[in-house]
Amino acid sequence: MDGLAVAATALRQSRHIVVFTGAGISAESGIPTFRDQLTGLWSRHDPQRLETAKAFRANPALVWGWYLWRRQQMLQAQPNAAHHAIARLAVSGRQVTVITQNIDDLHERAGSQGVVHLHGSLMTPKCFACHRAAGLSSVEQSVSEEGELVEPPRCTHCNGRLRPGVVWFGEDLPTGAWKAAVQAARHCDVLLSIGTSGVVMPAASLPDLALASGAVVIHINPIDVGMDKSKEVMLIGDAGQVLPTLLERALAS
Ligand code: BJW
Ligand code: ZN
Repeated sequence: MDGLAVAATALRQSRHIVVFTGAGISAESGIPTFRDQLTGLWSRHDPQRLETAKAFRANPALVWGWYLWRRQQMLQAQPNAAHHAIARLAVSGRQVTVITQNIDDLHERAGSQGVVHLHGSLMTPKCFACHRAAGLSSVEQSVSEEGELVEPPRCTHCNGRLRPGVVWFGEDLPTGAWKAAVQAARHCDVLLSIGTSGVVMPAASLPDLALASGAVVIHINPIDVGMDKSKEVMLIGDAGQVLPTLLERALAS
């Protein structure tokens, strides 16, 4: 059997599927990934300057402006065929848990419910000082170009600066989201890992957890990111093309 057939059979026989996504799933919606050469966000920006608490302390206007610009990009983007295929999977009668590292809302806009956001979201600004959630109105400022400096609004409780509700390096993942992700990875029959380089911990340990619990892990990525373990299937290609083909084959009656 080829990889597609093995993956389709595993999905057809599954009762609980975890869909674990990274930046690659939103690439075909026009949102740059982090680490791809030439097109990656970080090929044009030094993440140390923008995506750490230290960077925010040093230059809050630069960091706030950067995230407003990325939020603007996200709002203009539309879910693609892969996001829609995942949302349709949930109506196949199986239990489907969507766990994403992405801070965009394209899964939700495609119709997926209860999405677990491991690295936070661009929709949940919070106070840098007292950590209280702030209203969405605080991110309704706009930026006209990349690199624009925008002073962050202030917290209505403590007057601290607001920051994006995302997880920077060195910060803990949201406890509830991480617990839910571990629980789902341990109890699924199939984990689909889509569009992630698998280098950022602890998120990258979820496929291993699923494998260790006896699940089949299916990777979808234009490059080979498999670990060559048994019960692992690597499907090479773009998510927007491979995933709908796979699900059609797996779920066709
Ligand atoms: C396509 C495609 C198409 C393209 N179709 N695919 C253990 C060992 C070593 C280090 C650590 C460790 N534990 C912790 C660390 C430190 C650190 C870490 O992992 N460092 C490593 C990089 C060395 N981790 C942390 O600091 C984390 N916190 C932490 O661990 O706290 C303690 C804790 C422990 C246990 C439980 C709870 C807490 C925090 C990590 C925060 C990550 N934050 C970011 C930024 C978010 C905000 C923002 O967006 O600005 O999250 S970094 C960035 O990387 C972002 C992403 O979510 C994350 C993952 O990237 P992703 O999604 O994989 O994207 P890419 O670009 O890397 O890959 C894209 C892939 O798509 C590629 O493979 C392409 O080929 C593919 N692709 N087109 C399908 N069309
Ligand atoms: Zn505050």
